[in-house]
Amino acid sequence: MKAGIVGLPNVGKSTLFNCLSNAKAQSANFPFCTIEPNLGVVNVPDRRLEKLEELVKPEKVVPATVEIVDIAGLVRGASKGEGLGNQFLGNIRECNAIIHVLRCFDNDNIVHVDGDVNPVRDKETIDIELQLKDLETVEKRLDKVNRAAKTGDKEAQKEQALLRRFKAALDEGKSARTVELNEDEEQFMQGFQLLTAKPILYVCNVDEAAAKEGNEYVDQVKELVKDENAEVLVLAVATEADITELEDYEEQQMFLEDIGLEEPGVSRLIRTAYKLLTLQTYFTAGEKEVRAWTVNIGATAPQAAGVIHTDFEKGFIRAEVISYEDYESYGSEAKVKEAGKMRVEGKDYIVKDGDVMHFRFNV
Ligand SMILES: Nc1nc2c(ncn2[C@@H]2O[C@H](COP(=O)(O)OP(=O)(O)OP(=O)(O)O)[C@@H](O)[C@H]2O)c(=O)[nH]1
Ligand SMILES: [Mg+2]
Repeated sequence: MKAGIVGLPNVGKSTLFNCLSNAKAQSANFPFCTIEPNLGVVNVPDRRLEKLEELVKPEKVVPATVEIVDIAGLVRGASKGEGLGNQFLGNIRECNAIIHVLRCFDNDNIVHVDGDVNPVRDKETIDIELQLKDLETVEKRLDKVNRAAKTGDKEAQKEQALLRRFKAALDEGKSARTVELNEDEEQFMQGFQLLTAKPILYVCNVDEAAAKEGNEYVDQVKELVKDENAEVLVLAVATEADITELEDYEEQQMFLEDIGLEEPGVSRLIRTAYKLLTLQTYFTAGEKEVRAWTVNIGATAPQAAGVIHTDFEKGFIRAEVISYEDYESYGSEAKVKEAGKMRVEGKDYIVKDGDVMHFRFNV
């Protein structure tokens, strides 16, 4: 599961990527600085993990991670192959969610590919390219399925009906994610791999002065996407990059306080991206290691165990589960047990975010 950073050229995508990841991407003041995608594995900041570390004092702490890809900028005509558009759209297709960066800062020294700063127009430019590509995908598929539908193939007829709904939305300039689906259709849709069906969040890249409250551009973006049910994050990307450069933690905190933030905006971004990917965390807490593990929301206990080792899933017997809140308020596993707050759960248990778990299994 990975989230891709998408947007026009030269809007700060690689600068953002570099704040997130130790894998350094080249960033410079000219369009198409990035061609090949940069992949970074990013730690998910989690206060609960820090608290567990304090309580358990393990030898080692391992955070959850999420994969972020920095993708080349898209320009008008990308869906027709303009500016290596097909290659870049292919990079986006491989991602499970989209982080769309919008330039919301004025600065005459930083080139804007369309001449002036206008996040509303920029968003539409990108949306249109993604939608046109999806339209192409949908039409190709319709061509194939139409024939089978005519012969009375029930599955093909279902697919045809769904494709037509997507086509209608895309023809109107709407993204595939606006089409409401039942569970069955959701399954079908996965196969289509539509770009505009991927969950999305918007990052408004602002200057330092607007880091906390945003600015007029941000207001415009918020107004524009208010019906999309998507998160809009305000981030002073260049400033965050400067903060990341500081070696000293205290210094970083002071800098953040100066601009009115309690924590780096990128921490918020990572957590939001993690949720966007429908991922959640459970913990294991032992003296050797306290660790955050990633599972899909809705995963069962054996599936969660399988993230540690496939044998844990195959030989799953039961899970001993403590909610994070109980662990924190009682302060140790022993005290939780004394209070009778540890639960024993079977193979149908649906894991909750923050569960502290032990698995019993035989191999
Ligand atoms: N003033 C200011 N400059 C920024 C900000 N974010 C990025 N820049 C500058 O904008 C230029 C482009 O940044 P990149 O991160 O390389 O942009 P990109 O979106 O990856 O661009 P491509 O890879 O070419 O698509 C660099 O010179 C950055 O220093 C910002 O928030 N404020
Ligand atoms: Mg770049």
